[in-house]
Parts: sequence; structure tokens; C-alpha cells
Amino acid sequence: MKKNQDSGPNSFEKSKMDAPKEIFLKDYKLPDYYFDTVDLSFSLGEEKTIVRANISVIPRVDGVTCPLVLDGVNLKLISVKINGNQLQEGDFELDSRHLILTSPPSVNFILETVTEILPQKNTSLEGLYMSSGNFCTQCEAEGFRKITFYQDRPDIMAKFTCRIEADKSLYPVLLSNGNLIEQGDLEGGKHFALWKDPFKKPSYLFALVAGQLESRDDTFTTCSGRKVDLRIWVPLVDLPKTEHAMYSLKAAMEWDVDVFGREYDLDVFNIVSVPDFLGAMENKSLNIFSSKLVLASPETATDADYAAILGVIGHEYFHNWTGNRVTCRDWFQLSLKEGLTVFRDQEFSSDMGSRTVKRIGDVSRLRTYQFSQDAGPMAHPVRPHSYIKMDNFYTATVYNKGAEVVRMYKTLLGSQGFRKGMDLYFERHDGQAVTCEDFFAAMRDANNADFANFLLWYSQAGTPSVNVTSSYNAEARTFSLKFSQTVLPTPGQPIKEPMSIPVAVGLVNSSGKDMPLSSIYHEGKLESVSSGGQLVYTTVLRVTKGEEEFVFSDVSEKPTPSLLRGYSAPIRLQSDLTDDDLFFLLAHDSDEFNRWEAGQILARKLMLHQVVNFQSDNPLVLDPQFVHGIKCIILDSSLDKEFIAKAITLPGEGEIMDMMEVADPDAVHAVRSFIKKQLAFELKQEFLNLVDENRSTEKYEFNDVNMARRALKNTVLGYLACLEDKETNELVLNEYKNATNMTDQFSALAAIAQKPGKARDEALANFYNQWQNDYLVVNKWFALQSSSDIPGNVENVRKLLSHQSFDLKNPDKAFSLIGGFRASLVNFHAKDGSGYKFLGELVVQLDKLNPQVASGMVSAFSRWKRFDETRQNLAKAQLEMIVSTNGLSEHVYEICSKSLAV
Ligand code: B3K
Ligand code: ZN
Repeated sequence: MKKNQDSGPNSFEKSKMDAPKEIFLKDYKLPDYYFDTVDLSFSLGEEKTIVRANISVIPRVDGVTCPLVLDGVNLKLISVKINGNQLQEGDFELDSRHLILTSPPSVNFILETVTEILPQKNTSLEGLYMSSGNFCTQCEAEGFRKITFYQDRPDIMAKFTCRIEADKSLYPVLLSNGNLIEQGDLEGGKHFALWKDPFKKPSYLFALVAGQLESRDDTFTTCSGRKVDLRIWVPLVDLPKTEHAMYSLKAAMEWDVDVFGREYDLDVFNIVSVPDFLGAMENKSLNIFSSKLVLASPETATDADYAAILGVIGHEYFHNWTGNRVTCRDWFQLSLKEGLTVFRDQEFSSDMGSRTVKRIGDVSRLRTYQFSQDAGPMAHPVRPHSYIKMDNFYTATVYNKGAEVVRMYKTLLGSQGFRKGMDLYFERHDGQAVTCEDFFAAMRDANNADFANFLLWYSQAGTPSVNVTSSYNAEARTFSLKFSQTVLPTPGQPIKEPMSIPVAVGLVNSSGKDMPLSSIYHEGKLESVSSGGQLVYTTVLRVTKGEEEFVFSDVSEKPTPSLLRGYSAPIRLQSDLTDDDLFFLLAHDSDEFNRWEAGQILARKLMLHQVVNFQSDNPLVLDPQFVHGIKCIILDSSLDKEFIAKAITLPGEGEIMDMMEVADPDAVHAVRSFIKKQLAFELKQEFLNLVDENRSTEKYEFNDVNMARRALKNTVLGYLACLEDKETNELVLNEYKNATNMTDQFSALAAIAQKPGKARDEALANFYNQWQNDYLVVNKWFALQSSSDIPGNVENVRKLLSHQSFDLKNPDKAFSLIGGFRASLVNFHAKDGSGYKFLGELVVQLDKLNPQVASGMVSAFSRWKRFDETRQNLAKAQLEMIVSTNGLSEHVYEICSKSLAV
């Protein structure tokens, strides 16, 4: 069963397609050859591009001859020379993925290749391709092999130069990594630029951009006084929308010095924004982003867009140290750079805004995307053991669970200990390609720490379930917490070991105050909690065994335990806390994260209970105590408004479905809608007041206070729009009409769009008319419609596929319309199979254009076994249809075949 669409049409000899090959971590071998310098020369053309590579090669073991295997996909080899001598057929082998030099010299030599590529025909957005008339590259993970023959693996680190030659009027700007060494005009209306990167780097960090771009310029002076030129390159028309990106970049540069002592290391830092790009990329000194992650103005971007830009610009910038200066030995180690860099961007955003709100958002994301991955057929450890296509492993597990793993080091070591570990990591490994063990060892050695079985977090897949029971002994004044943990089997890992879990705990007294903690009995030893005479209110228990008890001493009254404060480990926690305990913590816990968490646990219980009612045809009811709890939260003026917005938002439908034996999207949707509407009905006056109090027509500002105000007002508006009365309908419509920024306008539109009817149709038409020339806003309009829960929405989405503003080739548009559709669980999982059929057809179409986008979509089918038999059969049929499609990519094949194998 062959699934490779990468076969090179222009190879010397076109070989047969190979079967999908699984690559294993255990098979890692050191390369036989290293590359020292790499001089590239690009002649960019309208039909074809010629790439010359001049590489100095060093055998790992001098004097030993073995074949040099170069990766190459969709390349036409024009010539290959060693030390200036042209190789003849017989000196090398060429297949659809490799150029193999059978017996190269056993001492240092120069390899020169000339290849021809066709960027204009490349729709995969990997390698060198065109986006809106500009040349652009994306090389991570294995895209460099679509540019030239190379040992395309991250442990090959070399110093690059890059000469670019192109038509001057079509491509006035020529960019690559490092410093601009030389530029000038050439005959025939052409010009050139020569770039030199003084730092050695793996090929995945190579970048080239050529096109008609203008820059917003600024400078940043580093802590040692060097002036760095900052440039953000966009089409001229978009220049006014780059102010926030520049602000974000400068803030990130400053923060990395303040918090990690990391200074920027070159004299120039370029950012390019292009419309056709998958996310963003940290290429050395030439970061490339999808436009939606750079461009923002108050009228066209929401608070969420502004926050995403801040986070992603920060993320890519932070990679300069965590990823570029210290990189990965092999792709299995991806979390070494991604988990760490996500952790760093989370901390950056927390420091720039509200820490609790950021944490709530990050934990919600983890639960929605990572927990479900961990519970399905694609479950894999933070460091996967094998892959068919590495691109399929840029996952919530590697990124977000990986970030939680880094966060646990910090929780265990404290801020200073963590910083010491980071410093040692950079000191030991600057300029190297390393492994997750190297990171672990730096943390351990810098702190003389005993980490017990912590490394299991990298190798064991699945979300640990931890159960806690508590008991108070009034006579002995002790309070006991008993922990038991399990990790369910995941594909390939039937038996699991107990994990090392840091559980941050506080004890809350009857008046809602934290109690000082004195000492804990654990495994026959009494350990003091307080340090240096300071009172301690939160301590971190290290749970490392299947079953374990911790007993707090000197506890003066029966406390309510606040468990897993700040969400100190990526686990599912069950406890014996009663509803009254949870309402108490919701009202009083000093740990704001746990206040939110208490509300969410209550809401989840309540929703599950009503799901049972719905399934048994009993009437749905809303517990008055819950309404009261929500009312107290919205009236608590001491709370951050964005926190209130989060605290009154019900858990998502997916989260509830995950807690069910058999997921029932219709029941969950009905229950969530009922509770929303009922809360709106019972708290209508309070909600109306909140809209009034938090409305503002002042100039848009991206800051905490204003974002929090907008978040609260717009969350409440979403509630009010569920009601049927004229007053609220008019209110929501007026909010839409009077909005002066996209955050307010789009929230009001989303509120109106919840209910089918004339008001919805008119508002959607009005919005499109206003913004039809701004494709980023139009993408929001697509996503809003496709993710709608209105009954039978699949037909509307089908119609939108042929809308004049839609283009399947652009990943952001595809994710808005097709990806957005998956967000409506009731429509995607419609019992007639219409949602599955729609997605199945689109995956097949998309796969021919861009396998990475297609495999991102197909994962929505992965957990088909969670549903009833009818849905199972319908989803399975789509997976089978996709997997039997001729010419299917390895990307989609890997996800489908693993999903079917369960
Ligand atoms: N390192 C890139 C990811 C590239 C994904 C390629 N399929 C962006 C990031 O995580 O920073
Ligand atoms: Zn990253």
C-alpha cells in the first residue's frame, strides 16, 4: 500500500514509490559525515529556480569510506561534483528521496551540486514556494530536502552563506539568514544579495524570502549596548498593521534578558509576513509568519488576535536560544525546543498580562486538545518513539504537555533553581544538537536534585489519573491526603509505571484563609515545610508511587484542601471534595486558578447530571446553588474582570463528552445550551448591568484593564443573546452596530449568529460587505459560520466552499472554513453522517494540495470509537474511504491507518 506523493518527477531516473516507512528513536545513529560550511546560490526564475550548493564535508572518522546519503525530494539533479570533478553515472545512485554518493573521499572534501526546482508549482508550502507573488521558504522539519540535496537532519550544523539572484522589479527585496554582506545590480534587470550567517545551524533553520515588500523599521539596544536593526516586512498596504508586532518583538527581546539573561546575538532581526504559511517559523534572524500572526489594527483584529501575535512573535523570538543556539539532536527530541519555548512564551504572556487568566487559557487548551490526543489512537509520549511523517508530531502533546513538563521542573526547583538549570543548559550546550536527557541533566546537576522517575514524563504516553482522599484527625491535629495514581494503556504501551507528580497544596480554614503549614509526615519521616522562619501556605508534595500518603501535622481545624494549585501537573485529578467544599473554594481560595477550577468541576458535574436527565427524557433543571455561585462571582468587584469572564464560561462540549462512557454530542449540546439560556434568564438583570458598566467607546487599547472589560461584557452578551425577548435582541444588535473595534463587533456578531433567522442573515451580510477586502477578517467570517451549531449547517458550509473569497490552497482559509466546521460537535458528528462525509471529501481534496493541512483535518476522525455504533460505522467508512484513495500522502495515511488500527 503506497502512499507517497513526494516522488520526484524530474529525477535522473524516476524510481518506484516506496512504502511508508516508520522511523524509530532507537535506531538513531551518528552521521558518518559532518558539513562545515554551506554556500548556497539561488537563481530565482519565473519557471524554474536553479540552486547551487557548495558544501565542505568532513568524515566523522577520518580515513573511513562509507556512502554519503543525501536527502532530496522533487529535485532535478543537473550536476554533482566532488573536489571539482564531475561525477559520472555509477559514482552515485539517485532515487525519489535520495542522492547517494557511493564512495566519496575518506578525508575532507568539497561537494558541489546543481539542482533545478519548481517553486511556482509547489503547493505543499514546504521547501521553496510562492505566496502572493513572493518567494518564501519553510524548511522545518524536512523541507530543506525539497530545495537541494543535503543531510537534512538537525544534528548536521553548518555555517551558511546564501547568494540570491532575481529580477529586480519583481523581487526588489532579497532576504536570507544572518548579515547582508554584499548586494548589487546585474545585467538583464536582475540584482543579487549575499547573506552570511555567522552561527552554525541545522538546515531546518535556513530561510529565503524574495519579493515586493516594505518594512517597518525600529531598533533595539541589547543589554551589552549593541544596536540591533529590527524590520517587519509586509506588502506596502499592510504597513500600518505592524505596530503591535513590533511592540511584541521589542517586549520579547527585553523579557528574555530580564528573565533568562539571554541577549540577541546578531545585528539584524527580520520578520516577514506572508498570506500562505502554516503558522510561524523561527529561522535564524529571518522569522516568517502567516499574516494573521503579524497584522493587527483595532478595527480588524480582536483582543485574542492581539494576544496571539504577542505570544507567537515572542515564541519565535525565544527560539533563538531554545532551538537555534541549542537545537535538537533528532526530531524525536522536538519537545526539547518546542515544550521549552511554549513554556517561555506562556511565561512571557503571563508577565505581560494577567497570569491567572493566561494559565486558565493554557490549561483549557491542554485539556481540550492534549488530553483527547492522549486518550486516542494517536497518543504518543512527549518524546515519541516512532513516526512515519514528522510533521504529524507537531502536536499538543509535544508542545503543550511538553511545556507542562518544563513547568514541573520549575515547580520542583523553584524560580532560582530553574534559572540555574537553564543557565547550565546554555553553558553546556550552546552550539550543539542535544537530547531531552541533556536538559534533564542540566536541571538536575545545577541543583543537585533528586528527580526520582521524572524522565517517564518524556517516554510514557497517557494522562495520569490521580485520586485523592482526605481525612482530619481532630485529636491528633493531623490532616491526611492519600494519593493513588493510574495511567491507562495507550497504543504500544499496555503497562505503565507510576509517574513523578508535583502536587501543590494549600489548606484553607473555615473563614476562607490559608493556614500556615508546618510539617508533613511522609514515609515514616517528618519533614518541615516552613523555610527560614517564613510562613508557608502552599507546599509541593512529590507523589511518585502508585499509592502514597502525606500527613500534615499541627492542623488546628478541619481544613478544605486546595489541591493541585496553579495546575501544578498535567493530570486528571479526582478528589473527595464535596459540592459544598467546591462552592467554598470557588468563593475563597487564595489560588485564583483553583477558584476557577472549583467552578469548572461543579459545572462539569452539573452538566453530566443533566445529560443523564436528557438521555432519560427527564426535564432539565438548573441547580439554584450553582446560579447563586455564578451570581456571587459576577458581583465580586475584587475580581479581575477577565477572570470573571472565564469563571462564568461553562466547560466545552468536548470536555463533557470526554467524561462519558459513550460520547453523545446531541445530549451534551442540548444541556449546555439549556444551562446557558437558564443562567441568562435568571441573571438577566445582572448581565444587563454588566454590559452597561463595561461598554466603552474610548479608543481601543491592548492592555489588561480594557481587555478584561471587553471580555466580561462580550461573554455576558453571549449569554443574553440566548434569550428570546425583544429587549435583549435589540441590545445585541445595537452592540454590533455601535462597536468601534473588531473585538466588540465580532463578539456581537457571534452572539447574533447563535440563532438562525433574519437578524443573523442580515448581520452576516452586513459584516461581509464591510470587510470583503480584508481577507483576515473574512476568514473570521468563514470560521464563525462554519463552526455554528445551527441545525444542518453542513449545507451552508458546502456553499461557502465556492464563495469568491474562499481558496482551498490557503491554509488559513482552509482552517477557517473546514477546520472551523469540526468545532461544531453537533454538526460534525451529525447522526446522518453528513458532517463526516463532508470532512472526508475535503480531506481527499486537500491532500492533493497540501498533505500537512489535510492531516491536520483528518485527526478529527481519530476518536471515532468514542461514539455510538451508528456514528462509529459512518466515521469508520470515511476513514476507510480516505485510506484507500490513490496517491494518498504519508501524512494522511499515518493518521488514518493508526486511527483504524484501534
Ligand atoms: N518550529 C515551527 C514549527 C514548524 C512546523 C512545521 N511543520 C514553529 C514553532 O513551533 O515555533
Ligand atoms: Zn516553536
